[in-house]
Amino acid sequence: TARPSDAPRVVDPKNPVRTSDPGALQMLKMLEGKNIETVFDRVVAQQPQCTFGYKGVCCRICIAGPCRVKKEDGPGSRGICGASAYTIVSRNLVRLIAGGAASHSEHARHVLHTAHALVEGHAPDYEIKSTAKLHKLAQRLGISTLDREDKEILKDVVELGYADFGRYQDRPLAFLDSFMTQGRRNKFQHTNVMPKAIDGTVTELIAQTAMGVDNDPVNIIFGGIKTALADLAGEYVGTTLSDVLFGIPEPIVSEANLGVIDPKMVNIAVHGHNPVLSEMVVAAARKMKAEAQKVGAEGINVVGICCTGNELLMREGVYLATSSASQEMAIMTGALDAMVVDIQCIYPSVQTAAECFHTKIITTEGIMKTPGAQHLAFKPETAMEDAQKLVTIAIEAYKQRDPNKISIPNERHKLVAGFSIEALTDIFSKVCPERPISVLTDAILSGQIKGVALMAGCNNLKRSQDESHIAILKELVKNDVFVIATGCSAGAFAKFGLMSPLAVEAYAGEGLKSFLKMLENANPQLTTGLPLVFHVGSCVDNSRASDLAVAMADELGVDIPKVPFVASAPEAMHEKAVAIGTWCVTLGLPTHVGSLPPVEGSDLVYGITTQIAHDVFGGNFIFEVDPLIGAQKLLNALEYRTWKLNIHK
Ligand code: XCC
Ligand code: SF4
Repeated sequence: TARPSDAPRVVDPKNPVRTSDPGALQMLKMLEGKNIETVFDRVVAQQPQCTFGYKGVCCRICIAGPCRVKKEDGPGSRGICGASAYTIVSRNLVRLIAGGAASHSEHARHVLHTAHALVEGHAPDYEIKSTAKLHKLAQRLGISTLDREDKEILKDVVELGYADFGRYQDRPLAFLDSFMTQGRRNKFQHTNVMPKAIDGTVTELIAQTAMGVDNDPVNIIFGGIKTALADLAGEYVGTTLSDVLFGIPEPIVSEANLGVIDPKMVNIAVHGHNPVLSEMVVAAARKMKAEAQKVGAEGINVVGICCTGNELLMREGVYLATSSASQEMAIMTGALDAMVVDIQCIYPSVQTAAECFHTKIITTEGIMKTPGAQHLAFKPETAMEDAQKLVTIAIEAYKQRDPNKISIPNERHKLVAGFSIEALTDIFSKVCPERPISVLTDAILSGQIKGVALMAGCNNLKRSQDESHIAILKELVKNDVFVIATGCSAGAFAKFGLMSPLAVEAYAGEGLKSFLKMLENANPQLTTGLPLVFHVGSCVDNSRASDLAVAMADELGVDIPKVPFVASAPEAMHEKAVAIGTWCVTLGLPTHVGSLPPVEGSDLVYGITTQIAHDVFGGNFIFEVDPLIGAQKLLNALEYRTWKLNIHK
């Protein structure tokens, strides 16, 4: 059967430019003849990529290997131990999910630890910023809020969170179960994929896929699904507690792309994922303006990269400098004084790039160090002190700037972000206070809008950076889809100026335009206007998308597989994206992926993810590398669901 494959050569030698981001393109032009290496050079150097790895039929799980599936039958069709292609492909696939779940939950554990330190009185620089979120969360989790101090309530929440992480419970995970529809709860129980501990499930999956254990691909994939749900639980811990500590995002104006780096300021990029550190850097920078002025700068400009950038953009309106694939470019402007990193999606090459400039790279977490970079162990207990040290390093570095090396693309775009589900619900409630979500579902049933799409995920240079994100978004909004976005997908829209109210006129279809206008008219207090695409946060905040799907299902009186809601990760790269995509399918969402995971080496595994998943969970993967065909498939899925809802009304 013909499959959408971009293997083995993914880079067209005639067109080696692997980005469409206008800021990055300008930067590449400025770098011409300068002999500076970037990710765009390295992806070309990797071609052609190994076909065995690409298809998922290379096994390195034990050191008798590596084994490759070389033939259709006979001894060469199996690994040394006898593992078939379907075993090898499914094991490799679910181990990606384990990596993703481990990453998200590591991030969440850090937030949980900070909340714990706060409750115990050891983290004086943090506070409960949102009592409203704390109470809402406690009620969800079945924790009493009556006549209790906030800290007491938070203590119980934290204990439940730790319990979810730790040992196997005799109950489903609180941070998953309490956010689901009844239909999903039942489904997860009946199919035996309800995880009973976040850490335990990840460990179990590694054990399940070790040499000589599970070789039934269906059982292995169900193990992967269970782990993807543990990933979602971790994301719920991360998002909800970050909202408690740092506030629920509300509509906020900001700007994006490399032009936000300001030559007159001390520029600090915060890069990675965790708001626990970066929120403090922002607070410290606000306090230390005078110090920056002493060295001749006008002030301190904190800018974000990747999901740390998204976290700060959502809550503080911090500028987004760039997203994943162009992270090195921020350094190459020559005006970035420090890059403070925490965890995940940080290219090891940032230090190499920084060595050509004056930029200081500072790692902050025990599990993330990089040779040549400075390490400052960040602790919630001494957060402000640590953050001030980080800002001081940047101020000192500012003095070393070489004016001859400064070249900043003049690309920057206004945007509106900050659309937590609470913020969206609030906007809908001005139209219908009793049943806010019905504003969205009624518009879908009436045909004014065509459904909801979550656009998520990374950059993957198997595609030209951002090209697929942009192409799919334009196609969806033209066809009146209400689009929410997270992660580097949201970053792409922000950088291209598509997350602005101005883009609505240019790109939205008539139905979407009239829907947004109606919302704006009902919300005169909203001075920011409404954007073409709604930023709901970082990748961990895909839990907010889950919240919206659940709310829509409850409003419509159906389960999620019937809701006109789809997901797309046009340029998925990280293991975390595989985990997210898998739980999207398990929740019942048609989920498009534009950069193929290594599944093509087994027809069986390919069929399970694209078809059988649909029979069991009501969602399925749509692997499609052509963005326009991908968009069409998403539109078809939305149309089918809406049609079915309308005939059953
Ligand atoms: Fe992917 Fe998450 Fe990383 Fe960006 S930052 S590359 S995971 S989209 Ni979250
Ligand atoms: Fe080869 Fe089996 Fe070892 Fe994998 S587990 S490397 S297929 S012997």
